[in-house]
Amino acid sequence: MRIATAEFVLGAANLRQLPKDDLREIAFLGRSNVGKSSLVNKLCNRKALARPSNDPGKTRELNYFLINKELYFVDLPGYGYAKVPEQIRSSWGKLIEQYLKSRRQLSVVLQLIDSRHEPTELDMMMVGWLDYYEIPFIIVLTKSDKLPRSKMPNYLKAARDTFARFRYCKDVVPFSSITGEGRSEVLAIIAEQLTASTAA
Ligand SMILES: Nc1nc2c(ncn2[C@@H]2O[C@H](COP(=O)(O)OP(=O)(O)OP(=O)(O)O)[C@@H](O)[C@H]2O)c(=O)[nH]1
Ligand SMILES: [Mg+2]
Repeated sequence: MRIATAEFVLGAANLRQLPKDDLREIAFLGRSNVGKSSLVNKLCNRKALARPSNDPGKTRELNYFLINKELYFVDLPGYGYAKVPEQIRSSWGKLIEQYLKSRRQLSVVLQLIDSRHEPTELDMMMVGWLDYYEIPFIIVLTKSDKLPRSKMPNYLKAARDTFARFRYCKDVVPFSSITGEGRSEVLAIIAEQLTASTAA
């Protein structure tokens, strides 16, 4: 997939504010600070389309980006940020959950996991949940530039083993928004999933 145009469309704080058209959607899911906005930017080759933050937990809305005037990238609020009050955290959780469960246009979810750490309990919960609701997803192992090169092969194998048991996990890809590693792979897998969801 080649991205020719990308523009911010809207930030939705609830499901009623979501676009009313039928364009297909690719959602970016992961804990706060894992690199969702940076991934959106890198895929689009834009520095500040989605605002990457040094302020974890800042993305509180579902941010919609229109890609090639034919589909949306949806940057979801990050989960698991401890400093956010419990009440707000649970309302974001519900928003994300309702979106994932009810959005018919959703073609594939990019589930981001920080490659410097083991998947968190919440990460594994989200993955189990995506699988249960039969939503195709791709595991993107972010910040791969921070992992020593020599450790990557074993790390990647372990991650593939961990996610192999999930039927709806379509691939596991290391990615760095700094070096661009994984960019073309992620775009290719998105294109594949879009074709698959058209056929379905
Ligand atoms: N070294 C390195 N740093 C990264 C990479 N991707 C993101 N970062 C840094 O990690 C921090 C968080 O990145 P964001 O893209 O804002 O993360 P996010 O998941 O959108 O965060 P929230 O919107 O708060 O949920 C920023 O300081 C980024 O510069 C990467 O591939 N490599
Ligand atoms: Mg963000």
